[in-house]
Amino acid sequence: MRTNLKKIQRCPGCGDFFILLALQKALKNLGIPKHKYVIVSWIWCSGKMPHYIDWYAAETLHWRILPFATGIKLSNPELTVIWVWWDWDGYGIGLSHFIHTARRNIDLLYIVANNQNYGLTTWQASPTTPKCAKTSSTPQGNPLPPMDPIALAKAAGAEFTYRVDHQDINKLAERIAKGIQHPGFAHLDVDQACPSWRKW
Ligand SMILES: Cc1ncc(C[n+]2csc(CCOP(=O)(O)OP(=O)(O)O)c2C)c(N)n1
Ligand code: SF4
Ligand SMILES: [Mg+2]
Repeated sequence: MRTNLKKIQRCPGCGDFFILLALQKALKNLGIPKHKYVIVSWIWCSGKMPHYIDWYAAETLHWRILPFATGIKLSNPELTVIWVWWDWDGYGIGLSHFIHTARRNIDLLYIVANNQNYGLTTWQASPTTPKCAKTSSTPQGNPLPPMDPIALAKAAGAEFTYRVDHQDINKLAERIAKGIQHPGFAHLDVDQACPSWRKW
């Protein structure tokens, strides 16, 4: 943990903490030294990932994280680059980057903390909100079916793409470790609890 951490900026029970633990576990199990990996992220609930742990991280422009992460990897291919994103930013506004990174097979691990809503801005429907789910932007129920990020990743050429439950930290850590070791683009869609808003 960062010793200068003043405040926890997430709700109690947030699934993002599980992802954080699994990520730490995977990096420890693989024995990757601190100077050999970087976490690339931005704000939003899940984007606070770099705030808690004393690791090298870059916080960059949201929905433009990918060009930044790609640049890091191309300029320093020895570095393990882990890119943490979230369902609106990753599958909505930044979707084209997801498709083209998979297509280019850039050697990154792309973790999406998929809480099926806009957590930070209080419970709007995201591209992965289930059909009929009530949210603050769909008070009568979401009229749209959710997108399928795994099918999309495969269609874009991704060989390593899995949906994982956030609660099984060991399994998630295993998948994260395999994703890091995969020689090319690796994608994990993490089904993440959002106790404050996701009631479905
Ligand atoms: C271009 C633009 N539009 C809208 C916003 C407002 N905004 C901030 S966070 C957010 C939603 C975040 O949802 P998600 O990516 O799923 O992350 P979560 O908070 O659920 O982890 C939105 C719409 C913004 N910052 N920039
Ligand atoms: S709103 Fe949801 S995703 Fe955001 S910190 Fe709270 S529980 Fe976590
Ligand atoms: Mg979200």
